Amino acid sequence: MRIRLMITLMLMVFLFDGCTAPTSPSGNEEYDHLIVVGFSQVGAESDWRNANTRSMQQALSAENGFRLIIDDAQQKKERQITAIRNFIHQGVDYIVLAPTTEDGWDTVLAEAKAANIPVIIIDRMIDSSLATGDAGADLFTCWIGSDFQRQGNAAVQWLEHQFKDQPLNIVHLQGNYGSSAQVGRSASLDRGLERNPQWTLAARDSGDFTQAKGQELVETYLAQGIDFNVIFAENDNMAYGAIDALKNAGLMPGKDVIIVSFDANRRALEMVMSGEISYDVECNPLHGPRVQAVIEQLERGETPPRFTFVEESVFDSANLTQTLINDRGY
Ligand code: GYE
Repeated sequence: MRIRLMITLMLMVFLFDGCTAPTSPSGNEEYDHLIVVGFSQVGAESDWRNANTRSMQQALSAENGFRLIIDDAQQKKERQITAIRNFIHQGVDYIVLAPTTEDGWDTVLAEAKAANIPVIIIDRMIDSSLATGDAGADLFTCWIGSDFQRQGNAAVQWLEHQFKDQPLNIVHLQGNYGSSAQVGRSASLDRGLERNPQWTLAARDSGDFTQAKGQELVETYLAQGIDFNVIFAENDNMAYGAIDALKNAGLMPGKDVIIVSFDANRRALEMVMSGEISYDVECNPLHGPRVQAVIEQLERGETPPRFTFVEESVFDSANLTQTLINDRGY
């Protein structure tokens, strides 16, 4: 009898518990007043990327009224597509996408649109026909990032100005193929090569924006006996790897081989100061507060600008100061 009573009581507790409607839609009251943002991040391939992730975490914090869900795609587009589908399924309020490459987003972004979730694209761009053409032009709400061709042009013009008509044998370390950062920066160097017949492309390959691959590529070129006096590294981490490879081979970066690079992280600026990197084009990763501002505008019913190009600078030994390096946030 007693056992039966106990079982009945237990059953009642179980049923009562199971049937109680949660007091909040998410079942977690702590989060209910927060704006939920799903952020599909490329990966953690570079200092730039890590600074970008930190910036998003700092700006889209609970104190600022956000719940940020970050998915690290480990540089794989397929993982980003899955992440976006998961965000749609979870019913997030906003999706932020930093796309690995430009192509392949139409289907999944149409799904986000069908679910009425605004998409904010940061850093790299998606396929330009989606960005500007009629079909699919409204697959994202807005984009915030850099003008990568302008960055590339700055580096090429510096080489032209610095070395006038001297012959240059250039090693070109490229980012992951198909990413706007690679496409834009590479296009600028291609035009520079066309314009300057005294320049040769000694070797070119993708180092995927990572230090390890940058080092590996330069080690390979040195082992093959390829002759070069310039390295055009499409980001700082590949430049760090290249510098290690040169030093290990007894060469002096900045003297035997001129290095131009992109991002201008603090560590790279220190190398500009010491002369190992000759020219560094800034690429600003601090998109967190920009995304925060855009979401707040949308929440107020305002229309943020569709495209925001971030202002950026360039650094060489002529304009760099220690104070500038110390003040660098990343
Ligand atoms: O230059 C590189 C990163 O897309 C601007 O990606 C970004 C690039 C950046 O891995 O360091």
